[in-house]
Amino acid sequence: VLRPADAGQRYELSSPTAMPRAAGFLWNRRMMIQVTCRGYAVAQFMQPEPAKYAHAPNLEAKTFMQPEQGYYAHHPGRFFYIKDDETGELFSAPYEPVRAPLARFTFSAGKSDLGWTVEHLGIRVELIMSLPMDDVVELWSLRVTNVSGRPRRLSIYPYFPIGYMSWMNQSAEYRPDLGGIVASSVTPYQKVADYFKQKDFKDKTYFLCERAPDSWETAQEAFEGEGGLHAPTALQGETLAGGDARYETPAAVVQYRVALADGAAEDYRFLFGPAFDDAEIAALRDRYLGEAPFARARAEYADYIAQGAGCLVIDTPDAELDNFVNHWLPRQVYYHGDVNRLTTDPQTRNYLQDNMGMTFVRPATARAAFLHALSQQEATGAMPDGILLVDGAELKYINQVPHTDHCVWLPVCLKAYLDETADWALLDEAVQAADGSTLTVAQRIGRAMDWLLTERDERGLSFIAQGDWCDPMNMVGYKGRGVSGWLTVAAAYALKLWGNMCAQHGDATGAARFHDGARQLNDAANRHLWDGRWFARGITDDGVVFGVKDDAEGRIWLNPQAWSMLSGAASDAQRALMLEEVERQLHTPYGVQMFAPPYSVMRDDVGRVTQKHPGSAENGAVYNHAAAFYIYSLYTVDEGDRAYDLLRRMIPGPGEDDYLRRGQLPIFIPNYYRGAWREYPRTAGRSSQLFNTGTVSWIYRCVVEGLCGLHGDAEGLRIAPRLPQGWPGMHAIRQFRGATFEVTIKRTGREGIAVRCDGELLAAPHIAGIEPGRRYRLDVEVP
Ligand code: CEZ
Repeated sequence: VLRPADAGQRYELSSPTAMPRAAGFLWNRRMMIQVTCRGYAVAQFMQPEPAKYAHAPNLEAKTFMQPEQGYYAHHPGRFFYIKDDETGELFSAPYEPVRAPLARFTFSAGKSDLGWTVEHLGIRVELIMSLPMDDVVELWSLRVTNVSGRPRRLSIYPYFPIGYMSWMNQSAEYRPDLGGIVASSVTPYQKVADYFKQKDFKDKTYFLCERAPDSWETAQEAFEGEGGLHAPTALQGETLAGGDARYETPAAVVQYRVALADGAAEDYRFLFGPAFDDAEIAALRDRYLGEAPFARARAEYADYIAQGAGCLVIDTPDAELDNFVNHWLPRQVYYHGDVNRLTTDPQTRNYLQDNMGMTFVRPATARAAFLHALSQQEATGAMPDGILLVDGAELKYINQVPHTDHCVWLPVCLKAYLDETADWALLDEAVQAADGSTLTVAQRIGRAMDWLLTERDERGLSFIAQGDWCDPMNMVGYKGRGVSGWLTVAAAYALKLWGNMCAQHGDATGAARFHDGARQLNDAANRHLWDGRWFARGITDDGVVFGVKDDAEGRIWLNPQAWSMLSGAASDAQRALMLEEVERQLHTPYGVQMFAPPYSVMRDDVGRVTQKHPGSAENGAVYNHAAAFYIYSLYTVDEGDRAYDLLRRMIPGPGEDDYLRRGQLPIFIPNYYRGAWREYPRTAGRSSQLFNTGTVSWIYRCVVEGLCGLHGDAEGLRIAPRLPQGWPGMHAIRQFRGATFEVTIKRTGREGIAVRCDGELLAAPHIAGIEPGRRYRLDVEVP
């Protein structure tokens, strides 16, 4: 049902029912849209907070993007009904709402467009959706071809539901002057102050037609009638009634009546999106609606996406891995880093990690982001829960809940940036904060590390307040005493990294101080949290250690194990035990669970994580972000085979069974796959379909630095590939500090790594003095 096309740059799904939630996504700097193979769509744009221009049929609560988004008949989508005017037969493309069994179906997800080809009743329908670079507008093209071998008379009806726009004011009408349907609304509010905030909102939704339609309807109920969406009443007539919507739920539907000779085709183009007023709609029409402007916008958008190509192209024995790493993984990293998941207040840890990934795509963006984040550091040295990106932005949702881990991410993410760029001058940049203080980057990070050292209890363990990396772990420490086992070793790792960076930067005093802090944290973790075969997850306000062998649920957690390997808290002997237990208790065919067993009842000394459905999200799913930390940590301790095994399981496929079970195209890593593999095997492995996740920065880093072993350091490039068992070799092209490295890696069975650079054997697997612009040919032999 699923195959790569165009050298892995597209994936084509040939069934609308095998993986019904399979979807592709596109974004630009102002909007994003996720469309399923069946035509359901979720789109949002920034004004500056996320807003919608096609709504559910009921009043929706404002929320952040959700995993496992549900779809239903009246869900927003982009649909095209085709009616045989002679017989009255009806189907719809891509598939919804009619759900007619189609003769042929292809959903083709590309990097910069989504396309469908559908055939039924001797009619072929081809759809392409793309975005321009900078405006909030969907560009839809439709071609209808008669492939039936005889002349046909058809009606073609695009149907774009607009939904329940507002309880204050909503309407729609056909506008001959603008050439399409325009729905108008007023975003509901009650406070006077909100009037002034909202009066410039884009409260209109337009559906513009390049060719004037023969008829139209703009009221959803008038369109659907008693027939239901499978067979809308309005489609039974010869033409649509030309109705308006007056405080009635709007929909955009138009009709084209055509006579098509055998083999003949008709082309149509449409624009769909939000606007402030008629003038803006007219301007968008002028700018985009036509064959040449479509082609231009698509080419520009493809260029924009191509700027996120990343720094690595691989050729391995696993072609599907190559597709993912060469095309889709950097694209997802770029999405996170370039538009910050389309939020105005990303969580600080997300912002920093997303920019850690950006280091490999466009390091200047990462640099600017680190400076921007530090400019919001608090006087105490703490980092805020979220980073405000635009004037007037506010900390919302989870960012109003105090979490104690944000400082950790500074050195962790900076390490990747410095390894990639050797831009040590960054540490001396002056950064002014809101409190008026001006300090260098190095001084600010030092303060952040001091803050981590201060926020500890008498045992030397890190306070958790209402959460650490695990957002919903909100009741371990809400009374002010609970501590986090993960944060204790994560802080140790951050301090260790920062100590190393201080040393490299010539600050021996700082290095000694922070290394000592790391040691204290590691010692405290070992003294209070080692449970015999793994590290505990924390200690509650009431002094109960959890994530330990006596726990029936939440017995072993991945994060403390992963980060104790990174921090150095775990000795070799401890590590061996941990790895064994992780494999025994947490491994599933779909990756490694974040903990097990999942909670089935509320534990009010752990928090709302225990109330999520077992196996979903943080409650014992294969939560890929946590799995990525573990994979990264495995690479750092030379466990390349274990690391690769789990990394590969993060990508759907390549077997059909696996695709069907995950239900997702191999074009992004979702934030989780269902876990609870032992408790609920039926749903285990199912994708959340949510492409917002800190996972991808880490996995890209793992591929570049771990698998390929092409790792930057202060002097140059270190070469230490970790090929999985069974690979005789691989090729890689790595962009690094302005130079290009063409790398051929072969497994020869020799001991140690031998590297030839342009034919000459190197004394050590390292290249210093890299010349920008130069091409280096590396032949690498590995054991
Ligand atoms: O949010 C993510 C956060 O964006 O969950 C991660 C956390 O580290 C990321 O920063 C782990 O908790 O219930 C919740 O509040 C959840 O925590 C979610 O908001 C979760 C979403 O699934 C979005 O990815």
